[in-house]
Amino acid sequence: MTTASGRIRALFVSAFAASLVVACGGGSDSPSPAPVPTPAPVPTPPPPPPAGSPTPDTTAPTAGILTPADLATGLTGTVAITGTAIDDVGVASMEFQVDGVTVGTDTASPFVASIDANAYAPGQHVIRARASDAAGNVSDWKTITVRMAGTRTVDQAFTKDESWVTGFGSATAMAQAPDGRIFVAEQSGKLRVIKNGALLATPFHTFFVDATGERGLLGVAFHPNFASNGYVYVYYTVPSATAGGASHNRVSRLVANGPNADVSDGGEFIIADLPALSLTATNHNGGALHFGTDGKLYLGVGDNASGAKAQDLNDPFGKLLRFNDDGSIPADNPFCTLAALKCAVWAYGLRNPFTFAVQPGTGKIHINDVGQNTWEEVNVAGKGLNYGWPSSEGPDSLTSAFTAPLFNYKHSAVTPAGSGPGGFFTGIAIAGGAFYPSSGAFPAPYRGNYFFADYGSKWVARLDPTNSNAAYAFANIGGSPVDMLVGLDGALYVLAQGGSITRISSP
Ligand SMILES: [Ca+2]
Ligand SMILES: [Ca+2]
Repeated sequence: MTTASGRIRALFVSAFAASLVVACGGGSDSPSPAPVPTPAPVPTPPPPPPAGSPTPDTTAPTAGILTPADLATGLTGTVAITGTAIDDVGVASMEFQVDGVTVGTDTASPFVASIDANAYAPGQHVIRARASDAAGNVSDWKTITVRMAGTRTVDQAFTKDESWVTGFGSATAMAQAPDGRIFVAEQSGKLRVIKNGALLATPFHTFFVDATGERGLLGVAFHPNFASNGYVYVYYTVPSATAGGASHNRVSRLVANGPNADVSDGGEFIIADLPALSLTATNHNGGALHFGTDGKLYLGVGDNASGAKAQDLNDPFGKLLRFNDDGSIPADNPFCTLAALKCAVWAYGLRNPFTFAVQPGTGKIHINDVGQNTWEEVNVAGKGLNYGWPSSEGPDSLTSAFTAPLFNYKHSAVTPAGSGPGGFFTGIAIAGGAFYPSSGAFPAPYRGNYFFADYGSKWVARLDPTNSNAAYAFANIGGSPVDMLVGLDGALYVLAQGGSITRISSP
């Protein structure tokens, strides 16, 4: 999808084709006879141009990229981007970009910009070129997708600390309080607290959970007014009260034991108890929990390995649910006609929305849906939307009833590598999403981007909304990412399941 814009049909055989004279047909339309006798006023023709004056140039050039080749791989060190362009009068300059950032403008043919491929995280990047003529007409962008192969593990101008905080048990999710503390959910049921960069020994709260398979303490979120009400929301798997019985997932609300206390007051208010889980399938619980900018509590719930439930609006599995902060159902939810948990459905057709993210300011929500055999998805949340699972995965088998992903990438490489939706990205399970705000310490081209990670391939990538959501590699992580957030300090934090948080800051 990253190469979709501005494909041009022409073949360019020379970088020097400076002056392609186009013979313009003259002629004007013959006036039709007027249907009424009154003669129509005869338009006054424009005065002819003075003898010898040039015809204004209103035709834009067309641009191409000669090197590197589209889908080139293994780019390291100094790489020359060579452009070519043709114009009816003459090409004045060519501009070159990498990942939406201008890296050179050349006013003399041959048009070239030199870049250092080692400055970029290894993986997919997008090169663009466009041409201008002397009259200011600008061509469409010509876009190619390449794979860089330097040894950096994060884009230049960033610092990555993979041991910012370590020492968790199997970690699943994290959230940051307005006071800067970061709470980390451990699958075993402990909700841990990081304060001033140090992991506190005493958990905020310890839940009695079923932690088999993908079950356990899976989500944490702070109430928007946490600073005054001390509310913390969690999502976890409650074991059966009877041996051999079914577990179920629950959303609960805790209260800090006093303002900014590092432990809860010990109480627990149940927001929602979801239906019984499978006696055998312990996977696809979802788990992400966030407040939207509308003040509503959103929850991603997996299909518990029963795909049909994702399409059953009477079942909360395979859905994005939406609650008020007290567990009641908002009156404007889309399917609010029957039982309470049906009323909680906001969007459906999801397999395992283990992570999602809310964009600051706009409130836009991106749902990461973990795929089955072929595709990992980023979906844009919307009231009542159906993302197609289990009939559709990624861009496959879409119908008019389904909302296509914003971005998807495959589990295995295609031939040729990098071609088709998802480009060079491959992975196993999308896990971790965070919007960078419109301001902050990251360089401007990174602000407003959507960052996402893959659990299996251990990379962090980003979608660039100002360039048609083109996807660029950003960083590699040693551990397996399960969650991400942008901190109050403007750094990107990546939680790895093995028990560490990576901090990526700029510079
Ligand atoms: Ca022109
Ligand atoms: Ca889908």
